[in-house]
Amino acid sequence: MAAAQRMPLTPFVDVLPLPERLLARDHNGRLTVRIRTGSHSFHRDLPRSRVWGYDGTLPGPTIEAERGHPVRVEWRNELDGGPPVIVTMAGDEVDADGVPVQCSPGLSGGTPDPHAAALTGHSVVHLHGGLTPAVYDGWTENLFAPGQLAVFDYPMDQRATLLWYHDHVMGVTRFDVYAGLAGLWIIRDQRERDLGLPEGPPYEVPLLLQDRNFGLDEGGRLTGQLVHKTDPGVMEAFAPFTVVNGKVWPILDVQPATYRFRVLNGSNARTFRLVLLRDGVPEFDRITQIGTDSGLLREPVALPSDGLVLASAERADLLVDFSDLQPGTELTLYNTAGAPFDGAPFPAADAADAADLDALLPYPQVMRFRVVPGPVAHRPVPRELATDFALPKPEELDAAPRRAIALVEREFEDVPNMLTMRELAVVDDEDETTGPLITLTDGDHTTRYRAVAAHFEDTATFFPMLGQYEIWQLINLTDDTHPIHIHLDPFQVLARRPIGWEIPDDGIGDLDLSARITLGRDPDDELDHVIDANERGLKDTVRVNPHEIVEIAVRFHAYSGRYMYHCHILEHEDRDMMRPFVTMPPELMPFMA
Ligand SMILES: [Cu+2]
Repeated sequence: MAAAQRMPLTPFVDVLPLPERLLARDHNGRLTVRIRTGSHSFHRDLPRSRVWGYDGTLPGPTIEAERGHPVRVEWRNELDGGPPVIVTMAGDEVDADGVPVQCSPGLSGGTPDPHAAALTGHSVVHLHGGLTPAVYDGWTENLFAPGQLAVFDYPMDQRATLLWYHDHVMGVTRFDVYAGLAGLWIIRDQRERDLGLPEGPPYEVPLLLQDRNFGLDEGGRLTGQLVHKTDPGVMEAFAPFTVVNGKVWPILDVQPATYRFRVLNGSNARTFRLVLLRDGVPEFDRITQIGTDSGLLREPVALPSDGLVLASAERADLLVDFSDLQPGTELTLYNTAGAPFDGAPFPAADAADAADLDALLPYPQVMRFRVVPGPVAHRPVPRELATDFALPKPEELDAAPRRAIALVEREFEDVPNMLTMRELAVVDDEDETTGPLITLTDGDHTTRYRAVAAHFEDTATFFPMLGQYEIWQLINLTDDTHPIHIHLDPFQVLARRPIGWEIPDDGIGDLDLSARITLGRDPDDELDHVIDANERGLKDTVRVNPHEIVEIAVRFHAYSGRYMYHCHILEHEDRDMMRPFVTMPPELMPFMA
């Protein structure tokens, strides 16, 4: 482990900003959001940054809606003046001192990517986690240019939860979101009100976690210029500065009360594993998780012993009890997840020492809480939360179509690697055609598959029928964790199953794939492959760790049309870990060719 670096900005001096709230009911459910170039302060000691933001702000306004009350948003694209992000790939993975270039600000010898610099601000907005008709879901190729607009209707016929809206432009989502195009969206419903959970300020606080990097001037001083930097060995941008609600390492004053934090990892690629320390000791007992991506869990759960893991786009609804603490008490939130994240554990007690340059985590600090005088307001945690969902019944799963998807990294010599999702079709035992096959062996039973789609533009092969459960198997044949997100309906995680696998030399072609997969733990595999208690809710994004198959049960129910599923590491999604699927009304199935 390389030594920690001096922090180039003073931590815990900027107050945590709270995004502006845009309450749909105050506008009769009709909102206008302008997508604009803005000026933003990431830290008191940084020059202001040019950003792209919803209403010109970073994050955008938090839209709050009521279940059952539709919201119409006019998204007006008013971007101008070229992209606010310099995109570069450094020449080497490490600098002259051996420090990984992604741990440092500046371009590290890289030249600005002229293609990225030439972008003019086409946009398309996706409401992540929204049960949205296909025409309003933000299809990645349906762009609107500066000067154009899109009017999207969101039915809001779904359970209360924290969603987020962000840009989804084909091939450049990573730059547009990095430029600032992300905001939170909260849906509320009566069930949450019945539970008496904090709603609105001061006791409900959204926390949008991201990482950002900045430029350097000739004197080596930080500028506010946003820099998206990769290197020849790491295709994802892992930026050194953790930003919460748009501020680097902020501080929040809290009263001695129970707070509700709505946490989203909105980073391009970085996974967070959050640990709260007081005087260097983890404080797990004061944190209870009550919700996940798609709302309330059935019952409150404690955090995993290593900390709360959130990969890109995952959310957590947390109750944190500060009510026993004296004014002046400080608690600091740390991140212990190395990058690229592969699920490897890290003891929570060592969180303050989690800095690890080789793991592209130069500064584990996230933010600080400082207790200030105020009325003591302890709030008991309800023992029963959601009552509106259960695991699918065995007979529903017996009848469920099964779909298999292999996550594959294709390596190249001169250009960054391609990550693809290979959709697999079963090859019948009688089928004697030869060619590259994927075999999946479970004890003495082997299933043979052939890859039938790899790229976003390949023909759709998934046509789920509305109302029917499906089981999707996500098979990770790479060395990193991929957060896989499915648009439209949420899903439940059924299993994490350890696997071993072998891919022969030249086994990964443009479409073809040869692989031997065996269910069972690989001897070198140190991961647990358990479903955490906080994953036993309704999810829309699931981590698929190395050496495992994740099985999920999903049932699309309301809207037919063309949707997407993809890895939510934006550098993967853009290149090329995204695929379409088409939900179908049952009565149309007989007419499918
Ligand atoms: Cu990925």
